[in-house]
Order: sequence, then C-alpha cells, then structure tokens
Amino acid sequence: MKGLIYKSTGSWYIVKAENGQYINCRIKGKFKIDKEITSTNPIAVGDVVEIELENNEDNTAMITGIDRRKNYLVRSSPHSKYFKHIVASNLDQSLIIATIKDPKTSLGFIDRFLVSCEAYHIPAIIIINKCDTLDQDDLIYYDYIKTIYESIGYPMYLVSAEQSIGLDELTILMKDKISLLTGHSGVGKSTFINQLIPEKDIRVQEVSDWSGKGLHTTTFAEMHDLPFGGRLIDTPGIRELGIVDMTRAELSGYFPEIKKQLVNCKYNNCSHFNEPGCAVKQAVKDSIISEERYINYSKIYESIDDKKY
Ligand SMILES: Nc1nc2c(ncn2[C@@H]2O[C@H](COP(=O)(O)OP(=O)(O)OP(=O)(O)O)[C@@H](O)[C@H]2O)c(=O)[nH]1
Ligand SMILES: [Mg+2]
Ligand SMILES: [Zn+2]
Repeated sequence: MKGLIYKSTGSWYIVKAENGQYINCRIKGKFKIDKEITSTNPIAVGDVVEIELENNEDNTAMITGIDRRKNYLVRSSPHSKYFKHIVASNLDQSLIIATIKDPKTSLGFIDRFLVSCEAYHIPAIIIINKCDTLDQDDLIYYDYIKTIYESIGYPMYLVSAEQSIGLDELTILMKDKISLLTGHSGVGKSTFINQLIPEKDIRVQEVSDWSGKGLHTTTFAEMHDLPFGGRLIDTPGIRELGIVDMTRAELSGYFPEIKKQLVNCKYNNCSHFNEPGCAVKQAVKDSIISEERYINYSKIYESIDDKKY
C-alpha cells in the first residue's frame, strides 16, 4: 500500500495511507534510498512511501520503499553543519512568512531562504503578516520591498493572520498544492494555520514566549490537510534553512537578477566583487539590481565554506 509521510518524530513516522487512515510506521531494516543524498534522516515529510501492515493489534506498519522525490529542501543538521537534514520533499511551493515589525524579519533571512528555494527549484512566495500593526512609514517600506521582490519573480502578499485579512488570495494559491510554510518564531505561522484549519488549534505563542530567545519547542515538520484542498507543511522551530551543498561559484545563479547580468561580465569566473568589467556591479550602480540584494549576495558568499568540497 502507498502512503504519504505526514510527520516524523525520529524513529516513528505518521503515514496517511491510500485508504485515508493514519498509520504509525517504522522503517524496515536499512533499505537503500536516494544514493546522492547523505542526510541524517532517510525519510522526510512529503515522501511517498510503500508500507506493509504488521499483524498486530496496534495497527502499525513497516515502510519498505520510497518513491523518487520530485524535490526536497534541506537544512544543516542541528547537530553538525556538515550533515544535512531533509526538511520536506515533493513540494509545489514554499511560503515564507515575514514581518516588518514585532519581530522584524531581516531581508537577509528572506534572501537566504530564497536562495535555498532556487537551489532546489521550488517556487517561493513571500507573505508579510501583521498588516494590522503597520503605520504609514511601514507601508512605504512594504511597497519598497514588494517592488524589489516582485521585479525578480517572487510574489509578495500583505496579510493579517490574526484578523483574517488578505487570506482569500492565499487560499487560491494553496488550493490542491503541497506548500511548505516557514518563517522566524513569532511571525504568526501557527496563527495562520489556525485560520486556515480552525479545527487544528495549534498552539499560538504568548508574546512573552517568542520574544525571548530561549525557546526550544519541538522542531519536527508536520503536514496538514487543508479543508479547501491541498496540504500545508508547518516547520515549527526551524530557524533557518542553511545554505548547504553550495559552492561560492554557484551562488550567483540562485539570485535571478544577478544570473541575468552575469553573462555580460568580462570574466566568466567573475565573483562580482572586484573584477574589472563586472556587469553585476554595473547593474547595482545603475539601480537595476537592488543594493540590499547585492549586499546579501556578498554576505552569503562570505558564509559559504568552499573548503569542504
Ligand atoms: N497584530 C497581529 N498579531 C499577530 C498576527 N498574527 C499573529 N500574531 C501574534 O503573534 C504572536 C506569535 O504568533 P504565532 O502564530 O505563535 O507565531 P509562530 O510563527 O507560530 O511562532 P513559532 O511557533 O514560535 O515559530 C502571537 O501573539 C499572535 O497572536 C497578526 O496578523 N497581527
Ligand atoms: Mg508556531
Ligand atoms: Zn561580475
């Protein structure tokens, strides 16, 4: 029987079987999965698996096989940055929830996330939450970043999860798709899911909880069925999708606006910092490429450790 992984808690997996039943499963022995990926978790939320029911009263099953993944997103393992952990697989799109204040999401965080999505060929949508708290200056800032991101292909939406403003448009985007939801702690992910799936009643953090740094809740991704069709994968507690598996030379290819210019650089191994005849730096000067995005390119570039390849 086929099934879909909804949640993984280490050694046990919650699988929704073809017949609609949720079944607790374990992995049978050591079956070989995708050999190109060396990750700390062999099976991730979103994987389509083959299961065999066990003859016991607990209604458990063994996972005996896994279908080829269409795509997946990784982060570095919480235990070691040299190991990767598959966050989720078979995604149609990813939604990043960000906020302009309380807490403010940095554009650097958004850009790192977008780079990961580009690297794994997953379309990304940016949702700015808590619109009910924004004043005139904040709205001007919103328009400014919306122009930057939409001009390079990332749609941006302004919503209030709490007051249910702007959510209809998003439900249309999510209908019948598998979407990954991510964002810093406190931006309103749980509030958002509770609005979409009222019967779930996922815990919303008290302000005092998330504004402090010492919060260590469980960090397992979990898939939810959407009442209007489609599925949403929540990623509670995931601080950041690490830029893993990437060389410095590859990075510019994951900034769509830089990728567009780099063919015109004088040197084809141009890093776009100090080389003469760099079309990317020229485009920044001409305001064709946003300076913030370029700065984040350089910061991410600096953070990539080429030595490990
Ligand atoms: N003003 C306002 N507050 C909101 C909105 N959405 C969420 N909040 C508040 O923001 C706080 C954090 O919301 P959560 O939904 O718990 O945030 P989260 O992203 O799930 O946080 P973690 O689970 O820690 O990752 C709560 O106090 C919510 O009531 C909104 O649209 N407007
Ligand atoms: Mg939450
Ligand atoms: Zn260049």
